[in-house]
Amino acid sequence: MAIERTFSIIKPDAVAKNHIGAIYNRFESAGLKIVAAKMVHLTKEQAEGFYAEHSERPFFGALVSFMTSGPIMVQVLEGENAVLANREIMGATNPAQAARGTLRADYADSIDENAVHGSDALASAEREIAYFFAADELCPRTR
Ligand code: RTP
Ligand code: MG
Repeated sequence: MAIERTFSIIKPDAVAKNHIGAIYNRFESAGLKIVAAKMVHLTKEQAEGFYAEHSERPFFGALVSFMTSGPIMVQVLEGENAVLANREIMGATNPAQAARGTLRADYADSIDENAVHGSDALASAEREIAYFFAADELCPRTR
């Protein structure tokens, strides 16, 4: 099994509702290690840049507005098949379709305010980690 690193955001809705600890518990209980973390409040420009791939989508304005509405936690998770493992912990984008016991089933209110983000592939994980973290902010790899 490959040891991967993936990028995760606890979005403004979940931070505002004091779910950071519960969500970190899910990551750690699933065997993922938090190897970098910080709280940030995105500017409009930072949010637009992060979600640039969605810039033509009808929900883009609402997404940027939501993601800049309050502080977020950004973290890098490391573990076996971390990219897919984190997507499974998160559940489907729309919480109404998210499997029981997933983060979005338990903590998200709507498709627009859905508690967490996770990279959808290894290439996007590398890009997203670099978007938020300098190399010296990450714990060195031990495995
Ligand atoms: P994320 O990037 O945040 O981890 O979520 P995802 O991969 O499951 O979903 P994605 O397709 O990348 O969409 C990014 C975020 O945009 C919002 N969205 N709204 N109203 C809508 O139809 C709609 N579709 C997507 C969600 O907040 C989603 O997480
Ligand atoms: Mg996505």
